[in-house]
Amino acid sequence: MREEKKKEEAPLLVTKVEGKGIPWDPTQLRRVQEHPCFSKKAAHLFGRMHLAVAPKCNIQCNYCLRKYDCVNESRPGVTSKVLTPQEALERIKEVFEQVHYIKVVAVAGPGEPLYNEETFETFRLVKEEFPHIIRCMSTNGLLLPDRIEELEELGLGNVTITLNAIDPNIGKNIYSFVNYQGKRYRGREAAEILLRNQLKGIEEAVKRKIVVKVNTVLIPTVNDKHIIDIAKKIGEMGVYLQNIIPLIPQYKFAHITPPTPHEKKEMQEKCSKYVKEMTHCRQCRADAIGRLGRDIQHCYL
Ligand code: CLF
Ligand code: SF4
Repeated sequence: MREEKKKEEAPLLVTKVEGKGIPWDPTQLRRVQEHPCFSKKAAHLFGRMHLAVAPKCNIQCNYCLRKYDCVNESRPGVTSKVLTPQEALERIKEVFEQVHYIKVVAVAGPGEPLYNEETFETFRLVKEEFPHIIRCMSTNGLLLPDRIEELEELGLGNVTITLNAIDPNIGKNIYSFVNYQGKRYRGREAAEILLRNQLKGIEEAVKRKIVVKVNTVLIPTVNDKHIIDIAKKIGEMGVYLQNIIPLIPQYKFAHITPPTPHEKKEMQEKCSKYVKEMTHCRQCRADAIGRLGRDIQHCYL
């Protein structure tokens, strides 16, 4: 949990991780104040640019149809065209020549960023060419502990981890399989490996002053009674923000009735006691460019 000033978007100065205070530095503040997803105020002023360089995924969520973009962060039913890292860099240059309000460059799919070496190459190119632009990424977290040092070197400023359960008995109902270190795991074992790495990854990211958001898919009858436990846990770990996403019923969860907007709001209110809640997410495509809800990527196809 964090010590917060009264105003909603006021800068936070200290992250409390298990009771110990870690002071924020000015770059961390900038990575919140200029990031359209981490600050509602920033969303009016600044934009983000997604680079769809990561097509493969290493797990199977039961709500995901893999022919589309990763729904842990993106709008379902949308397929973004995959770019090579070099093409992604060219696209950034083209966009930056015309638009000056983009503050964040991110990899958010269409698959799992950390399972595609192109993500690392892209961040390398971006760091070289545009060192001051904030670098952001969304991940299922499986490979986060293994790759965190490289991400730190590449100057990753913000990361989102999708965490749908902190109990493997619940997690095992959400994931069909997890491919890790050359082996496919299923059931409770898969959920345990994923959870262990997600928690370790969050801990390591917070330690390195990377600003962390957690996405949680609200799945009625599966994890809805458990979301508050997740909020408590991540609040204690020093996560800055939680984004609760309503289930889009598809694949193995096609039969589940999704939460209503009211149910989602109620859940956000309950969780906000433990961690700050994001309420302005627009479920972006993996190739989105522009301000949230005011995308301009169609100009660059
Ligand atoms: Fe992209 Fe995500 Fe970074 Fe933002 S989106 S990787 S944190 S730069 Fe933002 Fe879009 Fe919601 Fe994501 S509105 S889907 S929360
Ligand atoms: Fe789909 Fe994303 Fe889950 Fe992979 S991590 S299965 S792409 S929702």
